[in-house]
Amino acid sequence: MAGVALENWVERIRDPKMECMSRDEMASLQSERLVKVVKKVYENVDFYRNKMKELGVEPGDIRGVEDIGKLPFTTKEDLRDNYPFGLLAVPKREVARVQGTSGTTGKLTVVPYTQNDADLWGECVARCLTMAGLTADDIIHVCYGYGLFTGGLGLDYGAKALGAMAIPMSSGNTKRQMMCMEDFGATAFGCTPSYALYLAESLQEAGVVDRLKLKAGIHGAEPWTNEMRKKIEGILHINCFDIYGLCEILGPGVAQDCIHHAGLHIHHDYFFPEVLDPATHEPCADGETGELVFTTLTKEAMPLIRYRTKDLTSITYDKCECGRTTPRISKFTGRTDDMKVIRGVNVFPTQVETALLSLGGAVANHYMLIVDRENNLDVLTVMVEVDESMFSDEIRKLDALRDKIAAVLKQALGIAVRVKLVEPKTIQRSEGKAIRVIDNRKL
Ligand code: DLL
Repeated sequence: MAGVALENWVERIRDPKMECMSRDEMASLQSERLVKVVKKVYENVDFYRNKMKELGVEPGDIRGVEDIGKLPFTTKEDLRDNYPFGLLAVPKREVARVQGTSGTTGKLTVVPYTQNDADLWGECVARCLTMAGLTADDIIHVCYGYGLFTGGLGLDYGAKALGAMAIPMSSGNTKRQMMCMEDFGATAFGCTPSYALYLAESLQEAGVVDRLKLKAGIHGAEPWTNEMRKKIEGILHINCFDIYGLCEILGPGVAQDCIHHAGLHIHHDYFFPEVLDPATHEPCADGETGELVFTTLTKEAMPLIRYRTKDLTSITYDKCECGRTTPRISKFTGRTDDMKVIRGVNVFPTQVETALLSLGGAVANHYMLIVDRENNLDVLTVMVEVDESMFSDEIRKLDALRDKIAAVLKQALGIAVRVKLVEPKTIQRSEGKAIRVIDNRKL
């Protein structure tokens, strides 16, 4: 088996002072930082000054985190309306780099960083890599895309801050990824979970898994389930971790789970989290699902106040078994805009993933949801890849499997589903974020 013994590398904490601070001490640090950042944006960003004036709020009204509810929200649309540098809080000459998302519709979201912001990013990712048991001795194969997308550079900065070796592969060319992973002796790799599964299966098919030195996978940028984590871990004999982030706030490194996989630890000395009811904007109780909202506490180039991520999760402040006291968010069920309302029922692709993986056996977990409208009725078809052998077996067996999947999905989603079984590799593989839903309805 590849990797080293678990007890030799888990549960290391990079910054115990911050990651294990008491809740009161942290609230006082956050409050001090919040007061400063509010003053900064009020003085330097027209958008925030105008919004605060509209609400009748002065910087002096914000004395600590208990006053956060008085502040205005920021949305992705606000970033687009102020494209590219309208929310900049420092002179342009202090900007060291920009990152962003390609945004499938409309304008790019552009996020400027000062050098201190870039250093903070590296530090946050280094905390995550440490959480995954990695040290300066590790070799980190990065197959997230490099460029405006934050995945590649984020992991690279993290490896640098940790003192580890980064292999900047970027995405694509699976054969070359496999060769370099083996030849360079990578001990960890980072990419989206959907690509990780594809890469893991390709390594298994090539019969090279036992020659690898991998021990950890750092995966994020899209929702995935624990079942999928276990599948990748099982193929590669490694531990996989769920890293979260978004370019508006930082890129990867805002939060990650530890070896206990009991939620993702937020670096809340830098990003103040709230979980709010998306409709009423009232805070959700601990453990209740709502929209995650962040205020950056120390960012310089483009601090954001109460940024609505549209990501759905719940939060807990209980101390984790690993010793960290940082709040933990539950694995994401999806985004408010990922969710499909089909015949009045809320459906998330991750629900389908959990249901399919519970079946095991011939069912692979490459799937896609297709939503159509027929005679004014929504129809959900789930395309599922199944083992090749199923197609050479009697047709009866294939029908039975289709019925079984339909029944499990109906139970999980609460609506009837058409199931289309397809051969392995029919559904297009993604090197970046997987496309899980095609909605053909003209809504
Ligand atoms: O996806 C940053 C990133 C890169 C995170 C690499 C992790 C690893 P954006 O392109 O701005 O940034 O997309 C951000 O992706 O609001 C979530 O909806 C989703 N997302 C990111 N990480 C996770 C995760 C990067 N671990 C959007 N689980 C976010 C679920 C995730 N969704």
